[in-house]
Amino acid sequence: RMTAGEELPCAHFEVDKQNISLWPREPPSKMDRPLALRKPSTLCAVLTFLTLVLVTSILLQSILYSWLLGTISDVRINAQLLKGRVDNISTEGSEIKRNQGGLKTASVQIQRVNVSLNHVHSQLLTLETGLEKANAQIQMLTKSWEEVDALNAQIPELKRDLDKASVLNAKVRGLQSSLENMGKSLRQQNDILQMVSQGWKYFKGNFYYFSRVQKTWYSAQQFCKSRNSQLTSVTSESEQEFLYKTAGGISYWIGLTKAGSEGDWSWVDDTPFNKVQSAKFWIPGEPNNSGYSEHCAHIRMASLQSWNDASCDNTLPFICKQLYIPSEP
Ligand SMILES: [Ca+2]
Repeated sequence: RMTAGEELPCAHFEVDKQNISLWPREPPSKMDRPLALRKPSTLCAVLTFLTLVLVTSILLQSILYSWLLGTISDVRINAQLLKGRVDNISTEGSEIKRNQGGLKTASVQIQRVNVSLNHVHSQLLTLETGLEKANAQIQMLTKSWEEVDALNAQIPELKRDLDKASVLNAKVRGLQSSLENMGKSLRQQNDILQMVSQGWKYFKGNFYYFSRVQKTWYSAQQFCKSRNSQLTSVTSESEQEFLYKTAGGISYWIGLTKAGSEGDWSWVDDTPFNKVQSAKFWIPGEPNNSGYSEHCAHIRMASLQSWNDASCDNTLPFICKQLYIPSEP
């Protein structure tokens, strides 16, 4: 504390010290000051300057300190923000990495999907081709169906035609049968004509040959056998009538002769001799076996009763008989 009358080294310096209460007043130096400092003005200036530098330094320090504190806090905040951002960035980086992995997986899946799509596309093409073929077939079937409908419409008419055809077929079968019969008849007629041209006569299924030459009964039988026939038998009244009418009153040997110890009449072609039915064919009084030598029979009269027994050694014309067997077609 200044006392009154105490002289300050420097008026200017005193004023400054009043403003700055932090600094105590320096006591006056009792030591001998250096030579340079002994000059008060120079010392004052130096001190003032140093003081100013010091004060300025302190002020600057205080100001800078607060500013630095604010700046440091800002820096810390910014650092925290940066850290957060870095964390975010790292998180995002890991996410990006994960996403990259996912993208790779997705890429592979996309490739697979592409392959599948190509496959599906080819299948679609195949299906399209098949569909076109099916359409073509459906069109053909539709056309065929229309044709079937048209044919169905024709069925009643076809049935009528079929009925007519059946009738015609029956007629044709009848005509065929008639033709076959005609053919058969023609063949028979041809056979008969052939035999007739050779001198044979036809009557009811048999051919008869009336010879012109005369032979004994046995020779006549041999002749007939050489012509695939036998001396004729007579098995009915109509046959007897045919024979005597054709003979016309001329004598002809027939195939009737006596055989065996009993001397019974029999037919040489093995036809059973019916004695009762044949009795009406003998000339009345015959057979008389004249001279006990008449063992063969002949037709002598142009009548139903025309038979006579005579000697087999007599020579007479004769009648051969051949069964007609139709030739195969
Ligand atoms: Ca006689």
